[in-house]
Amino acid sequence: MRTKIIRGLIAAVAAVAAAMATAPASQADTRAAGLLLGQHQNLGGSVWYFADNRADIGSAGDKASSAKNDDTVAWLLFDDKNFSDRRYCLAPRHYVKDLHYASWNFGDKISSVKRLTTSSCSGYPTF
Ligand SMILES: [Ca+2]
Repeated sequence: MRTKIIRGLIAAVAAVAAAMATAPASQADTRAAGLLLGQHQNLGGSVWYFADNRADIGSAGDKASSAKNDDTVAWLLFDDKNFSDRRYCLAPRHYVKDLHYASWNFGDKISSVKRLTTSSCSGYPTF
């Protein structure tokens, strides 16, 4: 009886873990390379996709709590519109699960994004 309950729990946890692991990836897989911004931590909630520079990310602006670079080049994330104020560089394949983390305090702040021409974040602050 107890073993059965534990097995059931393990199966449930595994199912949730599988769903969490595949949800953002499957959304990204259907798109070309680009930048993903998540409304919540871990790319939860709405996921906004960017393929090129955006001077004002509009309705997604100031709402992103996670960011993932699914591109082959680096991206710059700016606190203000028109590529201004504080900025952080996100190298290819890098994933910031929580932009609110105190070390960078960048949650609910991103207002513009720029796609660089190289994969390097050299010369820019990184997370
Ligand atoms: Ca902002």
